[in-house]
Amino acid sequence: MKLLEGKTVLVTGASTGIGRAAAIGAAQHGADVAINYAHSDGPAQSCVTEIKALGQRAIAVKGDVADPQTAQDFVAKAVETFGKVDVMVSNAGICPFHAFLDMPVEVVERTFKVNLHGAYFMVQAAAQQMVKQGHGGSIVAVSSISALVGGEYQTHYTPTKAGVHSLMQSTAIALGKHGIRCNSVLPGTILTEINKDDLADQEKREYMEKRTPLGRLGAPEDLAGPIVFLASDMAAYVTGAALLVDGGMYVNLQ
Ligand code: NAD
Ligand code: RM4
Repeated sequence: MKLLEGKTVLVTGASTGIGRAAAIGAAQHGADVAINYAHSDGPAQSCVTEIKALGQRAIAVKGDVADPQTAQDFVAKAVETFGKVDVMVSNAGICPFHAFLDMPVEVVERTFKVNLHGAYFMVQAAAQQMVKQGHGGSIVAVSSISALVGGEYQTHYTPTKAGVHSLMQSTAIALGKHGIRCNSVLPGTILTEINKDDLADQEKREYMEKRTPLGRLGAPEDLAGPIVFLASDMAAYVTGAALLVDGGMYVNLQ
């Protein structure tokens, strides 16, 4: 059964990792997909090629989500190409691991701007378009287990993920009257570029694996199903919710 037939899905930061898996997962479920990306063209184009090979339409639009104008341009380009926006997956994020006491101001400000301001303006731009269209929509934000628990080298990052989680709660209220649902996924530890260096520390990696009741760290594809589900009409009565996708890591105290 295809869950997103005829839908237009937008995904930020989708040339790699969880965003890419979500974009491809949406296409496998019948959606046309617009992806935002920030850096090199190659991975973005390869994502587009993969989606087209599934028989769906796809475009890649370059832009830094930290700039509010990027959100307006991304939505405008998607509407120009596909005629509408049904789903926004706000995924782009960074986590430059760093100790707290000597954290550079620029690292804090950049992390806040990309992760939280970026999500805010993307969600707002998508919602403005959805309200104009008048037939509702679904917004899924990629928050994190780190919205709920801390990290010694993530003091600049965890507040942004708590912020994204909170943003989905407040926008669920603000947009419910327009039939727009807002939910977040809270991934645990998923093997991607974002934590490649951090998890090169074997001891840390083994600790994280041992903490996970399902016995392994996640793959980006582990997020595709939950994101597609929340985006789809299967979740028609789900809004303001946060779905942990962490192999059980969060609940594992002892
Ligand atoms: P990733 O590095 O593969 O993906 C992040 C993507 O965001 C990259 O494609 C990157 O180019 C893009 N990006 C970064 N800055 C951007 C900007 N300014 N504008 C536009 N795009 C930008 O890593 P990932 O793990 O797939 O991360 C995706 C999201 O998942 C992030 O928000 C991250 O916080 C969240 N997350 C990841 C994990 C994990 O363990 N990997 C866990 C919880 C949450
Ligand atoms: C997640 C979580 C993971 C970490 C990534 C970067 O939110 O904290 O453990 O590897 O961020």
